[in-house]
Amino acid sequence: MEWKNLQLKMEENGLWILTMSRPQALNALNRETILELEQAIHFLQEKPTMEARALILTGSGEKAFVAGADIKEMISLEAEEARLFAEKGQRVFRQLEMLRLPVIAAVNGFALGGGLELALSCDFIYASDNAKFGLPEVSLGLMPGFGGCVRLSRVVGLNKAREMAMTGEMIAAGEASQISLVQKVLPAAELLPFAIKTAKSLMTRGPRAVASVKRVVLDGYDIDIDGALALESSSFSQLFQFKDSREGMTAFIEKRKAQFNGN
Ligand code: DAK
Repeated sequence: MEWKNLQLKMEENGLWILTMSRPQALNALNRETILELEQAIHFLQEKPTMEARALILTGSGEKAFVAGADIKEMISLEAEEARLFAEKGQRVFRQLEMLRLPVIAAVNGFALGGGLELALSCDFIYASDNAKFGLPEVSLGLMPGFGGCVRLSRVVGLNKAREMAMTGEMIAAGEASQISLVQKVLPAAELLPFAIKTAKSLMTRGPRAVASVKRVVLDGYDIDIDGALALESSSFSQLFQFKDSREGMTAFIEKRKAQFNGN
């Protein structure tokens, strides 16, 4: 499928790279881009398991992952339109977060406002050493609207999230790594190759198992511990219904590599 503001390409069988691409606006998210993102997510969600096993999300160019929501478009919004815009963005980011395949954010520059919120909707984040992260909305007289207040505090804790969102100051990749917002910082040229290497490694694992881990970590995070443990044991036991779990365990015993096929 072809879109105007993003490109989705299959790097190799089952591995997809989604590139946010509005270079004239540092890949800022306008309404059209959010709509296209929703279509791209839907496209991947509908693929058979083995045809969509990992996704890398990045930005075009060397300067920005995504520099936020499109300020030039947002300025004309009335309050009701702003509510619809925020709801739409939140819904799409939630679909990304819930996508059954693992999603790696490869942050190659500014990830500000909606850009940071987009990265936070991915499973984990790798960053180039020139990347910068922030929620600068307050400097525009706004606040995060695509889940930033909600997700950032879950990842970095209340006080750091409050500091970032209330001051609007950016942090560099090194600090983002120290606070566990970013899992690895790399020279720019090594960012995508490293993300691809990790994605390929993920693709050697049982796809149902990876999807179950993703769901249990996410859904179990902010419910009571007994409920979360029940969710984990039920998901664990469900995997025993599928051939891939037999294959994985048999391969270990037979000292060979497992050949998973999503069943
Ligand atoms: N929107 C539109 N255009 C943008 C943009 C953005 N977010 N960021 C950059 N651009 C455009 C610039 O206007 C410039 O365009 P021209 O002037 O050349 O036409 C071009 O990209 C290159 O940018 P700069 O010339 O500014 O480049 P610099 O290297 O000097 O600076 C920068 C890079 C990233 C530090 C700077 O561009 C910057 O501060 N950008 C804005 C970052 C920002 O404030 N992002 C947060 C956006 S607000 C909500 C829903 C969602 C949200 C909030 C509420 N509800 C509806 C309730 C989310 C809000 C946000 O994300």
